[in-house]
Amino acid sequence: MGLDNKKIIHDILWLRLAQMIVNEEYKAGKFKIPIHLAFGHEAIAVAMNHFMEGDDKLILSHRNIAYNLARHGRLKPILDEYFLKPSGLAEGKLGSMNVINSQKGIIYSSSILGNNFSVATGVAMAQKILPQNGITIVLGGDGSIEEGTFHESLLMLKSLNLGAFVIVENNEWSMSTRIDQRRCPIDLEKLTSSYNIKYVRLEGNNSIEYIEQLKKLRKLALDGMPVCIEVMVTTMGDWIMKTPENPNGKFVNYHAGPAPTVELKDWPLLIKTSEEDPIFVLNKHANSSVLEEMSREIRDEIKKDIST
Ligand SMILES: Cc1ncc(C[n+]2csc(CCOP(=O)(O)OP(=O)(O)O)c2C)c(N)n1
Ligand SMILES: [Mg+2]
Repeated sequence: MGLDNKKIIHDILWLRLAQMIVNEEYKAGKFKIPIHLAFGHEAIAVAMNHFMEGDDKLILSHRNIAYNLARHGRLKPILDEYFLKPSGLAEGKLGSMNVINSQKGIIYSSSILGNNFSVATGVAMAQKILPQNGITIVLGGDGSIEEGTFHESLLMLKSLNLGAFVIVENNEWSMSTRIDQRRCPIDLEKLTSSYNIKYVRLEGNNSIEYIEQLKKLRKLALDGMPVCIEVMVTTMGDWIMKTPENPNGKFVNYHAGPAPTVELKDWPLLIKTSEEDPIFVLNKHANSSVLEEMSREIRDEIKKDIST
């Protein structure tokens, strides 16, 4: 295992554990604000953190926890922000859906669906005019691409030759509806090809592969080509709601709030035993005992951090 790979594996385990700790506080009813957890988004979030360099800017949505944690590397300031404490990352003023961290290039996060695409287009334009040594990266979900701003931003990015990564985390859900319940399918590859925008699909939750792919795309963006990257994710934390009318239960996907079926354990940190879970994919890079030992060390590290 190379040094970088070890760090990537560490960061994925750390991000899972950090989110599990947030979830435990959430289950105990300790937050006054809604938080959108992102179990299952760890591989792309960690890949993005390892990919970013120079003046790169990252512009996020309501589901920003994985990226904010991965970029920051410490749980305590973000946890305190969720508690709205003065010791929080933004002095307790931003809560969860709008958390930013400008020192780490996260300059905007929006709770208004799709609004961040327009802001990112402006940022990409500023980076070109200044000029800056970096690219603009904006995140949205499969629901956000239903907003007009997504389409207008693609049009403007391409028309003005603004290199940017437009990342679409496709988890098939927008709040409580699946794509096939709410709209016609959108073939992003065809849609972006009609604008002559580069399209790449990432799936399989292999962070190491994702970083390699992202690195190959940097030059294109620096040369003024917008790149649409569709990442297939499963947002985990779903549960079955049983009622007297429906004793067999109804599937409830995870959108926000505590994830009742996810429990903090020392090991294993798996939520699913398939490639939908980035922790499961780590078995390709390290054996279980190495992962377990790393995970226990990380748990101690985080405990120490949050007890200060
Ligand atoms: C302009 C606007 N319309 C609606 C909402 C309510 N809303 C919040 S999250 C969400 C669904 C987002 O789905 P997606 O972009 O796929 O992200 P996911 O939650 O699946 O990660 C909606 C409709 C909003 N925040 N802003
Ligand atoms: Mg979605």
